[in-house]
Amino acid sequence: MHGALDDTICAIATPPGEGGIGVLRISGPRALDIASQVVRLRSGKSLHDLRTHLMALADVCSYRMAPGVLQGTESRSDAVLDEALVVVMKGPHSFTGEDVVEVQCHGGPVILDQLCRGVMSAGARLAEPGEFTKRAFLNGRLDLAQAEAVLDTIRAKTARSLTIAQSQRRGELSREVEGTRSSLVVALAHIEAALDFTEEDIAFVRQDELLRVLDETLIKLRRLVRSGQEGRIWREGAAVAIVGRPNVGKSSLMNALLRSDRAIVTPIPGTTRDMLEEVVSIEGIPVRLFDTAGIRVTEDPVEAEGIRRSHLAWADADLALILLDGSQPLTESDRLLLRREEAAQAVLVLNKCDLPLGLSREEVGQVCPVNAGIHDISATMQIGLDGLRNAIRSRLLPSGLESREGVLVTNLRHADAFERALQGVEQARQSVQAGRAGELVAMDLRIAADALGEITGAITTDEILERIFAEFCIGK
Ligand SMILES: Nc1nc2c(ncn2[C@@H]2O[C@H](COP(=O)(O)OP(=O)(O)OP(=O)(O)O)[C@@H](O)[C@H]2O)c(=O)[nH]1
Ligand SMILES: [Mg+2]
Repeated sequence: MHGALDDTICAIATPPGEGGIGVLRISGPRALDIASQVVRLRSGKSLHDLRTHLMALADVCSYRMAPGVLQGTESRSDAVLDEALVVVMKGPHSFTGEDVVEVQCHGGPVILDQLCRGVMSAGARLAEPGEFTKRAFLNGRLDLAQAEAVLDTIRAKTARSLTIAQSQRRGELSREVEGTRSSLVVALAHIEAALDFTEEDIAFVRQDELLRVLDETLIKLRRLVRSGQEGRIWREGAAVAIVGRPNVGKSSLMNALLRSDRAIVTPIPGTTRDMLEEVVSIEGIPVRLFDTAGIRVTEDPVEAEGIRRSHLAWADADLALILLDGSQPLTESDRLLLRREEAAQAVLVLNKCDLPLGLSREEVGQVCPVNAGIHDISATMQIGLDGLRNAIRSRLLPSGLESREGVLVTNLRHADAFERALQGVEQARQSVQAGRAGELVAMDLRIAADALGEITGAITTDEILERIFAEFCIGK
C-alpha cells in the first residue's frame, strides 16, 4: 500500500450495484481543489467557501470542467452528469483528519463510475482497501484497535456483535489496554531507575508494591485472555453443523432455526445432497448454520459426495448438533454416528417429540455418553427450540463472560497480543518473587508492555498495518 499522505485519494464508498444514492469520497490535502473541478454548486459559490459539515446542492460532471463551466458563466448542460448533494468536512475534524469531500449522487453504477473517473482525471488517486481508515489511524483520529473495530462494525451480523464492535470503536478496549500498559511502563521505569543507581542502594521499588501492581495487572490480563478464547465468535461467528442419518429432520430443523423455508424437506430419505449454509442469530451469536446430507452407507455417487461433505462440515464446525428421530428405534446408521469420537462433543437432539417416543433414551445414553444431556424438540411443531438455542449458546460460550461487565476481546490479533502480555507479566512476577536480577524483570515487563502496545498501534510495523487494512473494502 502506498503510504504517502500527501496525495489525495478517492473511492466509491457505497456498495456496488444500484442504490437510492451512491457516495463518492475524496480525502487529502487537495480534496477541495480536485472536487472543485467536477462539482459546481448551485449557489454559485466556490467549494472552498462552503461551510464545513453542511450539505449543498450541486451539479457534478464526469470530467474536469473548463474554468468557464466551473464559474457558471458558460452553460453546457451536456456536461452535467447528475445532480448531487455535496458536503465538505475540513480537516482535522473529519473521519480521516484530512480535508474530505463527499458527493452524494444517484446510486447508479455508471454515474458513480464516471464521477470517480472525473475526480481521478482531476488529480486524485483511487484509494486502496481501507485507506481512509488507515489515514484516520496515521493522523491520530483512531488507534489501531478502534480502526479494526470500524471493520467489525460494518461486518457485524447480529445486534450483540454490533454492540461489542461499537464499544471497541469508541475506544473502550483501547482504554483498558492503555491503562494496563501505562501501569507496566511506570513499574518498568522504577525498576530501570533502580538498576542505574544500585551502588547508592536507593530503594526505588519496594518489592511488595511491585507485586501488588503485577497482581492487579495479572487479574485484568487473565480475564481478557479468557474472554478472547470465546470472543472470536462475536466477530467471526460460529459454525454449527446439523448432522444425522437421512430423514431425521435436519432440514426441518434448519428451516425452524432460520424461520424460513430455506431447505427442501420431503419424507424421502436422502433429500438433502448439497450442503446448505445460512447465517442466523442464535441468542445474539452470529451462527453459520450448516444443513448436511444424511449420513448413511450408499451406492449413489452423488449422495456419497454429499455425505463426504457432511463429514467435513462436522470436522470444521465449532459445534455439531446430532439429530435423531425420537419416534423411531435407533438404526445402525444412528449408532455408527453416535459412536464416533467427535460425537461426545456434540449436542444430542431427539427430533419429532410431537410423535410417541419410539426409542430408548437409555440406549442412546449408553451408545454416546454426552455430558450435555439430550434435547427433545419437534422441528415441525416448533417445540423445544428455545431450549436448544440456549444449549447452543452455552456450549459456544461456556464461561458466560460476555454477559458480565467488562470489555471483550474479539479479535485474534488482540487475543494473541494479550496472551504474550500475560506470559510476560507472569514471568516478571515469578522473577520478582524469586529475587532474580532487576534486568530480568525489566525484560519481561518490556515484552508485556510492547505486546499491549501492538494492540492499539502504539507499537506497530508496516507489515501489521498492511495486513489489517487489506481486509477492508475500498472506500472505507
Ligand atoms: N412429526 C414430525 N415430523 C417431522 C419433524 N421434523 C421433520 N419431520 C418430517 O420428517 C421428514 C424428513 O424431514 P427432513 O427435514 O427432510 O429430514 P432430513 O434429515 O433433512 O433428511 P435428509 O435430507 O434426507 O437427510 C419430513 O417428512 C418431515 O416433515 C417433526 O418434528 N415432527
Ligand atoms: Mg435434509
